[in-house]
Amino acid sequence: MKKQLITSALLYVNGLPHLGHLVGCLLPADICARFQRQRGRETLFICGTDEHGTVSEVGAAQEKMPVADYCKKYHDRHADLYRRFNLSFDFFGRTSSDQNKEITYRIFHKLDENGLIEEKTTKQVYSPDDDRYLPDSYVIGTCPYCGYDRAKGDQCENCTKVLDPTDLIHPRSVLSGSSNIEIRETKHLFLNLPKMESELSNWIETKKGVWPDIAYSIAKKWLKEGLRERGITRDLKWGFTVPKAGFENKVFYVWFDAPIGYIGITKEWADAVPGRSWEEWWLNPDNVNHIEFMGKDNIPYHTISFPATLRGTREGWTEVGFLKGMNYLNFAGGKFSKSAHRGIFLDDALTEFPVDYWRYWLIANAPESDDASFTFDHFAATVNKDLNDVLGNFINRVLKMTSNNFGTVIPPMGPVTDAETDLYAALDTLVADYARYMENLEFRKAMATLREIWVSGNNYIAKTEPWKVVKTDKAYAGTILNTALNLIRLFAQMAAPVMPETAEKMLALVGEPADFVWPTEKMATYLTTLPAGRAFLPSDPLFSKITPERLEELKVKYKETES
Ligand code: B3M
Ligand code: ZN
Repeated sequence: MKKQLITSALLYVNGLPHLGHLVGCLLPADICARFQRQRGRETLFICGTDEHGTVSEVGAAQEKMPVADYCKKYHDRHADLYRRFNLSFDFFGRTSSDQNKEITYRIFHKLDENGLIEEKTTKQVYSPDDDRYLPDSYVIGTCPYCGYDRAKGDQCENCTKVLDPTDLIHPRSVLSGSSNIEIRETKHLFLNLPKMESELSNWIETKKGVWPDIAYSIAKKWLKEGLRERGITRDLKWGFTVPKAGFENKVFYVWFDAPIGYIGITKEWADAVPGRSWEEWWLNPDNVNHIEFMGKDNIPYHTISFPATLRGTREGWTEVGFLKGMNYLNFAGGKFSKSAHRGIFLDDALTEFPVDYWRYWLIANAPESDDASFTFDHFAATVNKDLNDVLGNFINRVLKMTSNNFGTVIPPMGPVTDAETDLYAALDTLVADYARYMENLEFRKAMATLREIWVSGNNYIAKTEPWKVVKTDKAYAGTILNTALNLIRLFAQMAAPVMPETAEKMLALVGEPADFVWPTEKMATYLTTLPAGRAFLPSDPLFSKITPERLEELKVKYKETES
């Protein structure tokens, strides 16, 4: 079994993350990492903040802070939010680190030695009203391909086509809005993608039917349009200075060093503790499976530019093995907007509900094959039904019935009937299905199966009616409740990657330590494991319902009704 290297896209440090960011990369990556660890595989989960580029310069200027201090401030904020969402990174680092600089330079020099770096004089947008060169994303205008009138100079959000600012029709400055824009000549370095086109194209072809459709098709679309040389330097101050004569006043483009950041952050992780090796992960392609998670707008960079950057060195870097691209989660049909106070940002989310409500809803409704929409109605219905009625209610009933009839200890197993053997067989299948969906990162299907697993517990109780059996056949009532308590353990292990806090509480209820381990035995064995006579905890509801009144309050507070 290969080692599992898991990365989530590195969000720009300046933006405050919302639920769309969480479900777009961070949460599915976390669930994958937790699942891999639970299966006993060697796993490294890497994330961090993307700190270079104009967004940081502009943000720092707005807050009148040095850029480095500004980045540190917001890096810490991201780290704190993600910790509170129980994202289990092995390391949460920064693209601005010395480690990333070292790796970026190493890769750049190799590319240069291998003749893949070209020098070109380019025309660049200069804004006299802003008194600066405008980097690509700060020029907006009409997309020459689809006509979208707010296309950014680096990429059109509407058709995902990667652009240069000079491609835009009617360009204007995002900063001042001024269309008084000059085109100045300046020298830049380019990565020669056309030289690698056929190699990349052959490689992407091997991902057909392997990667999710969205990842393959976006890469394919880019290839079909023909690869162009991509500028990797910019006229900015904040960033890694370009180590080449004549370019000392420029920095690398944020999209050059950001994906290299996965490696740089792994080196931060390695440098933190003696004996760790980043090369074992990144220069070990035969033994490492790299799984990347990202929103769809990031796919071209991860399927073309970054793989080309690594391949071009001819050093044998570990390349992405599986790319999970996600569509967008919209807020009630519209976009999340901090400035308009619309949508749910991570800090707000945690003040409203426990973290596992969010984790469960988001992944059960992940925008996998299409964009999805968050509504409070749907959120409340899911929490009330799946978490309260199905899972929570099962646990409460079982604990209560057992303590009423046997005291707060696990009753002994009595005789086993068809009801139990049927349950074992059904769950052997469901657990295998669930494992397969999790393995394939098909999250909606996985969550539907998880729900079925929980439902099987309710069905078992409804069918065997322990509240009746206990009056006539105490030995068999013991079987039912013993089995049901074992189900709580199983349900906890199944829920662990998604709802780790809840899983820990569920395990504690039946006296189990918080060790997340995937079942390896058949259910006939697994569901008879808890020792009879062990004390369990009295029931204390794990979830509570969202009332209609609360629901209305939330809709008003978050302006859901306005969109
Ligand atoms: N920072 C874009 C984003 O935040 C970019 C991702 C980099 S991944 C290496 O969505
Ligand atoms: Zn477009």
